[in-house]
Amino acid sequence: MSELLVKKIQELKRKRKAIILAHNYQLPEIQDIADYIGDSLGLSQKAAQADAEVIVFCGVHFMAETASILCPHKTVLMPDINAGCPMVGMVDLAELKSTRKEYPQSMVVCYVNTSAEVKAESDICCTSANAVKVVQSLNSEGEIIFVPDKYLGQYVEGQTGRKMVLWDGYCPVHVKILAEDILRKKKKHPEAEVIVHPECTPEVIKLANRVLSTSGMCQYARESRAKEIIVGTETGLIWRLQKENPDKKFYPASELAICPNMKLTNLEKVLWVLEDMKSEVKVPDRIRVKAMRAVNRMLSIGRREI
Ligand code: CIZ
Ligand code: SF4
Repeated sequence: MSELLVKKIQELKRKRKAIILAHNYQLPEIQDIADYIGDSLGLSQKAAQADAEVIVFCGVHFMAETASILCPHKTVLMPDINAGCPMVGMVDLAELKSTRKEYPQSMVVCYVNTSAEVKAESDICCTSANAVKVVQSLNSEGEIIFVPDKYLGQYVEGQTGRKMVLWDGYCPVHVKILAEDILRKKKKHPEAEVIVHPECTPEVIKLANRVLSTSGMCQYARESRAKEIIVGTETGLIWRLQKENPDKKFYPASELAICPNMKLTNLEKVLWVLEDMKSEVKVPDRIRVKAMRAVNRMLSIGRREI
């Protein structure tokens, strides 16, 4: 059944001049048919470079928006338009504007996990891969307002020594990973190294050998001498890590760290979206141009850190 589905997807993909991009947290069946797998920014950059008219973005809404910001002339489709990221809803635009007024000298750094409207209100964007570098690049005397992930924000504060005005946002999936989980897994696999995502709580981060974005985790898995690695992020990444490094063993820090929104996309929905060409994500120019400024400013900070 799924072989037939995959065949139909491949045929239609050629007909529509489409490429399929999949985030590192997508289901294995989606990762296996994707032209590229990666993090939100890496995928948006692939979308911009690709010689394709249609981008089927298998991820969550803010990621497809970022692709649309960077390549407005391509059709960006989501197989399930309801796949959102709850963290995005944790910044209220009016509140951000009023906080800006409270700190007139401030600069706003927005995590990529924000809406296009919030990006348009920000000075610079960042991802979990380059957040430390982005904050280090700001030499203004004023406050830095960091939205919306307080745990990523705290981690960046620790790395840069710069105090920031933090928002009260967080990822509901990464907070499910507890310090007890890490300790339990370390006991079970005493030789294993621990890598965790900066969206994890400070208690979890304290127990890690390395704090890395998903793209950083993929590189680390390739280059590290460790044969066993405990992975503190959404469990979907394990599939890719295991496939790319068959001689190593990867253990999820917590089996509960599953993002339900990331799992909304399946093969059937990819086929439907290629058939219907509906559920397009498009950012209106009025917002796009301002949002792109924040994204481009991030991209201009040297080579993109993994
Ligand atoms: O930027 C992304 O794709 C996210 C949400 C996580 C990561 O570390 O890759
Ligand atoms: Fe959002 Fe967390 Fe899901 Fe990523 S894993 S899309 S940050 S809820």
